[in-house]
Amino acid sequence: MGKKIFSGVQPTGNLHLGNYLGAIKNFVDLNNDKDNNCIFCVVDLHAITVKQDPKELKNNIRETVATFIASGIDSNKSIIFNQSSVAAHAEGAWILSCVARMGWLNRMTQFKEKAGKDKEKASIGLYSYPVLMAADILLYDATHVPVGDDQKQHLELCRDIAQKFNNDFDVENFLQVPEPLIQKEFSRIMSLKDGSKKMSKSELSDLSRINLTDNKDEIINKIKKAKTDPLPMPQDIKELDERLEARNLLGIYSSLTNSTLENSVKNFAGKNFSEFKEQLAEELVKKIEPISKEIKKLLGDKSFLDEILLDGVEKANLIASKKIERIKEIIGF
Ligand code: AQP
Repeated sequence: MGKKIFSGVQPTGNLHLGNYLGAIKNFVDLNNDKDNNCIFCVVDLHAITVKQDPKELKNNIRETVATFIASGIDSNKSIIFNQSSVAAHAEGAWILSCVARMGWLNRMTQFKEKAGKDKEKASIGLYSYPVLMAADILLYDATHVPVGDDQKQHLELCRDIAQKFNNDFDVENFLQVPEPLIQKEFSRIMSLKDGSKKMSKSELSDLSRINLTDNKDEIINKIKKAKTDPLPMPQDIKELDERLEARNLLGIYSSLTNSTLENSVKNFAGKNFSEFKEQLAEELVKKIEPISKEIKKLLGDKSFLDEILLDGVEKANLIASKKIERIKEIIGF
């Protein structure tokens, strides 16, 4: 039986290889399975949990749509829309925030990481972000949610919220408890500058990530400058526990070439990093350069991108408005 898929990407600029290998690549495969119904959301309400420049945000929303299309998502088959245009997301988030418990949210590690030392200055939205994410998913009765490994905890929270709502209001199975779809391997791509930190849009150094809009020279240069260690390439997979940068680069290579980490280690065992880096850059250019060129081309046709969103908003609204009406009835409004 086909799956009902929902996932989102924040329009916060600098979409990168981590977003691609951890999430978008999976979106494309799911979109290509004719039995699935897929909804891919540009989660602009999530983006404003940290300060955004209004002009840039507008561009980034279009760029996210362009990235979906350039990566291979078919807007005739999947719904692509932006979250703020469907009012049920904000309404649902409020209602579910009265179901979710403080204790549950206090355990969310992403808030701790993103808020940093000065939690008092973080927005309330950044704290309650996972509740909005739960509303996003639950409004569409999604059965499966493809995400990177960093979103696993938020998905568990979404499942808890759905179950509590169903129990509290005695509506068994009304909110669909979704399953995460997290790739078994290479589901967390790390920074090119620090193998212990996740590759991220907000990292100041552009050299820490491969952007999906990078050109060939930029990709080659970033891989040349990627951090490694002074030893030759590892001989054994066990060495990777201690050699985080080597693990990350070999993981990226394996993901791009559909090989196992073990085989990639064998392939390059004992060689110099420079030789491996050349091949890694070659694979990256093969995969990312066409996407990057297509994104730039699509960005030249703003009305095409806006039409995709308008069409998606209409379709998403039809589904979400019905669900929120039922939710309101159930809670007694
Ligand atoms: N480094 C990563 N490795 C694997 N998957 C990743 N994802 C993000 N970073 C990695 C996955 O990409 C999808 C979209 O992410 P998002 O844009 O909604 O937000 P994020 O996870 O907060 O992304 P960033 O890059 O880390 O943004 P900033 O710097 O703003 O915090 C999600 O499925 C995510 O798991």
